[in-house]
Amino acid sequence: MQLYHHPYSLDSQKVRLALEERQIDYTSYHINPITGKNMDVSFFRMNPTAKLPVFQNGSHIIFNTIEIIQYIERIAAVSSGGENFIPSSSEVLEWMRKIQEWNPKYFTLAHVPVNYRLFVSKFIRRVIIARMAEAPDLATSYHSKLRTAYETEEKLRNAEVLKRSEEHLVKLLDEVETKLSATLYLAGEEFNLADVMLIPLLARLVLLKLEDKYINNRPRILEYWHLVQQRASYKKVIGMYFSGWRKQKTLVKTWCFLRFRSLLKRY
Ligand SMILES: N[C@@H](CCC(=O)N[C@@H](CS)C(=O)NCC(=O)O)C(=O)O
Repeated sequence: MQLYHHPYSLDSQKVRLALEERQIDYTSYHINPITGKNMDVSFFRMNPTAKLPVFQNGSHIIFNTIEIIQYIERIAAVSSGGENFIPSSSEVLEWMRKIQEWNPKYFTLAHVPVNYRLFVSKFIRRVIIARMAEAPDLATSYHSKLRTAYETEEKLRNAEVLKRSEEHLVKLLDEVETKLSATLYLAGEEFNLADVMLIPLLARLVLLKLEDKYINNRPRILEYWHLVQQRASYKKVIGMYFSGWRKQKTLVKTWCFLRFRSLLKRY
């Protein structure tokens, strides 16, 4: 089994948490979307949306995050010898869908300093154009990515888009806060897939230094956040990349790559 992912990608984190929690072995391929690696012809041919994560088991390829996680659950059940596989409850599934409905894209980009954001966006557009020249048969799909890149810039100038994304997030966090005052974990007393979906979202808010605004003022979420950070899966998937000096290292490495390639005009 192969997973194409990146430590920065929120959906990749969800899938990796599921893999770690269920102790499933897989071959890991890092594809950094900030350096435009997801536009490389070989990857793009398999996945013309260029989105992460992608999960592959033989000829079976899955692109949808929730479907990947449910597939992992089934593999875990089979490999533990349990014929009586119990699918996640409807409550767990409902939380998974609810969390997945919030798209972190505009919210995240809006909290990145404008000059960094524009630099990365320009770099990625150049990468797309360079890859298009390498694989003209994929031009339609590359054009579509180029269009999305311009549309994203457009949307980020529209205050209404950001307002809606923030309102959606606040509504979700308020529901989570209410739920956590009744149960230890999001969908009951046991850690499950609903938590796997929620943890990366909280980690994203912390990465953007927004914990005072969204986490610290919600006591149940704050308590929960401390609890889940103790898990080995959290430490391996998120903590390892985004705590202390490692966070700087992770970010600086990507930044240097971009500056260097731009300087050499190598995309
Ligand atoms: N395939 C996912 C969505 C994945 C997604 O939006 N991935 C983001 C990172 S978390 C991405 O790869 N963005 C890069 C791009 O759009 O070029 C799903 O539908 O569940």
